[in-house]
Amino acid sequence: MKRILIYIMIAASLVLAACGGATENATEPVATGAEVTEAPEATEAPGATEAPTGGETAERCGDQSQLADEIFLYTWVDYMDPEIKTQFEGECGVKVTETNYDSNETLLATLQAGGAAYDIIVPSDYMVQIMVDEGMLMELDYNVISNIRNMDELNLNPAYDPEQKYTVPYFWGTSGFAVDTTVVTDYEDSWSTIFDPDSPYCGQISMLDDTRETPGAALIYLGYSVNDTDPAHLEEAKNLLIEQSKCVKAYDSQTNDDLIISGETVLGHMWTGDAITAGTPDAGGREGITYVIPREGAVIWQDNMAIPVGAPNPYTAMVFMNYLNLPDIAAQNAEWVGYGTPNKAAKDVMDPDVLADERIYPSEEVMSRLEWIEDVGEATELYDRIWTEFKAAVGTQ
Ligand code: SPD
Repeated sequence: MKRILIYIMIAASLVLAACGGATENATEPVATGAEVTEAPEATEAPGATEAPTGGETAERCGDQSQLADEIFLYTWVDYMDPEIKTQFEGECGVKVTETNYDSNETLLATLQAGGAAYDIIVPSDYMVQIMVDEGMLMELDYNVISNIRNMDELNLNPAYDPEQKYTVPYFWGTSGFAVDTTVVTDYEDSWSTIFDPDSPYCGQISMLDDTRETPGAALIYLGYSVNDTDPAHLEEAKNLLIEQSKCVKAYDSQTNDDLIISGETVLGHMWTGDAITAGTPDAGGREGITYVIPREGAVIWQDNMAIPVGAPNPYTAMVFMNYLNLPDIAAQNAEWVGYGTPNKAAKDVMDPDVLADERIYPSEEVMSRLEWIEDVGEATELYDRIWTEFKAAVGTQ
C-alpha cells in the first residue's frame, strides 16, 4: 500500500534527539507476557566500540569514518516509513536497501538457505528464540545503540531475549480483524464474525497466511491456547479452517490491507497497523475501515531488529538501529506504520490522539486477554504438518 507522508516533526523533537531524549511521563503499559527484568547494559560483543563523540551528527550517525555506503534490510512489507531511509541517507550518507518477507518462517528459511547477506532482520518474539537457539544472531553493542535508553522498560528484557543481547524492540501489536463498516454494519467483536460458516460476507473475507497466526486464530476461537500442542486440538483447528475456507477470498499477509481498501474484502484477519492505516485516508486508506481485537482474545507480538551472524556491515546496521530510535525518527515511523512503539521518548512528541487509540494501545483489560506465540519446540513439526495438510485441502499451496 502506498502511504502518504504526513508527519512533519517539530523543532523540539530535534532538541530532544540532540539531548538524548526525554524518557519521563510516557506511561503506556505494554508487553504483558514479556518477562521484565532490568534495562540492558552495553554488551562486550567482539568489536565493541567507544561511544562516538562529535555532537549532533555523531548522535545521529555514529562514527562516520566507520560507515558502509549501503546496508541491507530484510523486513516485513509496509514496516518503515520510506522517507526515513531517504533521511538517513541524506544525514549519514548510507543507502538502505530493503527486501521483504511475509512471515517469520520465510525469514528463517531464507537465512538457513544462505546466499543472501542481510545486515538487519526483524523477527518476531518466538522467532528470536529460535534464531538465538540456532546461533544465528550477533550480540549487539549498546555503545553504538545508545538510544536503547529511550525504550520503555516494559518492552525490554522479554523472555525470548532476557538480557537484550541480540535484539532491539521495533514495534509491537496484535492480530485481530479489520472490518469495512460501510458494508458490515452489524458485527460482533468476536472471532465468530470471521469464522461463521454461514457468514453473509462469504467470499469477502481474508485470513493471514501464516503457520502460527492462522491456526492460532482458530485455536483461540475454539477456546485453546495459541501454543496448544495437543494433536487433537490442532486437528480441530485445521478442520475449522477448512470449513471456513469456502468463505475466504485470500490467505494473504502482505496485501490484505489493499484488498479491504479496494472493497474486494470486507473482513480481514490482520495485524494492527495494516488495519489502522487501511482506515486512515491520509495513509492511503479510506474512511469506514476499523480494527477489532476479539473478546475471546488474540495474539500479542513484538517484532525486533537483529543482526544475523555473518552480516556484512554490523557497525552501520547498529548505527541505523540507533537512528531509528531517536525520538523524532521513532515517532515519525510509529505514526506511519500504525503499530505500537516501544520507544517511550517518541511518545513525548507523538500525536496524543494516536497514543489514546485503544486499538493500537489496548486497555489493561484487553491486554489481559492477549497471548504471545511461543516457540513450541518439537511441536513446530506438528504445526507445519497441520498447515501443510490445510493448504493441500483448500488448494492454496
Ligand atoms: N506490515 C507489517 C507487518 C508486521 C507484522 N509482524 C507481525 C508478526 C506477528 N507474528
